[in-house]
Amino acid sequence: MSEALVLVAQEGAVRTITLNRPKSLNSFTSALHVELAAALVAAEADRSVRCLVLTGAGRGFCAGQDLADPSVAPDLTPGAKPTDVGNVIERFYKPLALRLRAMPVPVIAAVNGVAAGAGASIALGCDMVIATRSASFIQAFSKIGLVPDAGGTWLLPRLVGRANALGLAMTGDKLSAEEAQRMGLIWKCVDDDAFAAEVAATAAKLAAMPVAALAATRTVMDASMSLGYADAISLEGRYQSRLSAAPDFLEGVAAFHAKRPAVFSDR
Ligand code: T3D
Repeated sequence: MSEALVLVAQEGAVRTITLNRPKSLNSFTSALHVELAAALVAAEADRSVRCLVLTGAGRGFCAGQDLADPSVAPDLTPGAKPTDVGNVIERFYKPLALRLRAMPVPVIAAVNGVAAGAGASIALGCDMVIATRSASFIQAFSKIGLVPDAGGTWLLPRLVGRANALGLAMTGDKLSAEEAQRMGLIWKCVDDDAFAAEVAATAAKLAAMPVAALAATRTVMDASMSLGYADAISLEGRYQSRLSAAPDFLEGVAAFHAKRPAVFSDR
């Protein structure tokens, strides 16, 4: 039997999905996309899941598109019909990026090693990126004549500003996790031997929080990027109307007054 391309594990309320093609640095094949989509749909539907961690097996996080996958790799024979990479984006990467962005719980990218091309975009599209100090981020697209994709052109300038975004995207230079944190590209870079514990502690912390409000925070912040100040405040108000009618708000306030830890349950 062939090995699973994604590994799924759960510890308490934290679901971890591990990309499992370590020999090719967990680069994406069509088959991996299909298995990952199924794992994400399952996590989305399972109310026991309150935080999702996405990581990679072996020494890499994800090296982007598998450039040898026969179902999408270009046919290098002279005169062969070109592969339309745009179709691959629409078929696989866009649904993946949007699915991660719509998860009802916070999503942590635990970047255990190199994240290149669409692998970097997918990591950066998660809510929080925690990387090992030995990890790196590479906008590999320019080296093979493509633009950043899987959300990269949207994410990069928003995360690090136009100058850094274009610098990274045009050079395709490797950015260390430490530099990535300094630049504001990622949330945190931690020593390799502290990485697993840091990811687990952060995931457990988020899972114990009012996760519906955390997912709404992501939605409102993303939306605010294309809104004026007044409209953003109005959108916040609409979300507060909805959230303040939910049990987690009552629990949070009751716990505050009772000076006890809150037990949140909405999702
Ligand atoms: O259809 C489409 O193309 C859709 C487009 C999607 C968007 C993209 O993601 S485009 C970007 C695609 N990714 C890349 O261009 C990155 C290619 N990989 C690299 O540049 C390097 O591997 C890394 C900088 C990421 C890591 O370098 P290093 O020296 O640490 O490792 P390595 O020796 O290069 O790689 C280890 C193995 O993984 C190696 O296999 P081998 O020789 O041991 O059998 C290598 O071929 C394989 N590998 C790494 N990346 C990919 C890959 N195999 C297939 N596809 C890859 N993307």
